[in-house]
Amino acid sequence: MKHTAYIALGSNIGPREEFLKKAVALLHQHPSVAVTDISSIYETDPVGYTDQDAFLNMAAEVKTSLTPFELLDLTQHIENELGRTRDIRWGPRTADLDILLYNRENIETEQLTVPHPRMHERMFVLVPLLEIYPDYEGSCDHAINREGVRIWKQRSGVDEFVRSEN
Ligand code: PH2
Ligand code: MG
Ligand code: MG
Repeated sequence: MKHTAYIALGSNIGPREEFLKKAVALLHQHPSVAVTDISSIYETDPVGYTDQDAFLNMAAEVKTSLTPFELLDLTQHIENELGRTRDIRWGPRTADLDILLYNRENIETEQLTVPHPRMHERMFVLVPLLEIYPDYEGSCDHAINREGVRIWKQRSGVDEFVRSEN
């Protein structure tokens, strides 16, 4: 498990917290992925397409031996497993898992761009990420603005999220 990646999670349909927990558990269940840290859960105003319900957002740190593309396959598989459909761009979703960072690699392909191309403007991504990776602030020249991003449930430790699957 020599690689470290950060993943942003979001949900704004149905049992939002359950979808986030299930997504974290499914990541951790993969034999080549260990979830090593998670942020608090934040409730955030919708960005981009604003005529939709508030999101719950969080960030997770994973250690993995998967390549970035294998990790992307896994995140898409988990989104599908949790009933994700793709209707409106930036529209409502049961579970969205976005790879933010993979080691310090820069990847630019059709399928995958890392660091995530819009993460620096998105406080619903940056605020949770900085909670588990405070040093990242130095690599990010955007001012942090917490408006529209409220703590919804304090960080509780990875165990609470992965235990249910054991
Ligand atoms: N995701 C989007 C579009 N807008 N807004 C918030 N607050 N949280 C999200 O996760 C989000 C969004 C597209 O993935
Ligand atoms: Mg997204
Ligand atoms: Mg996505």
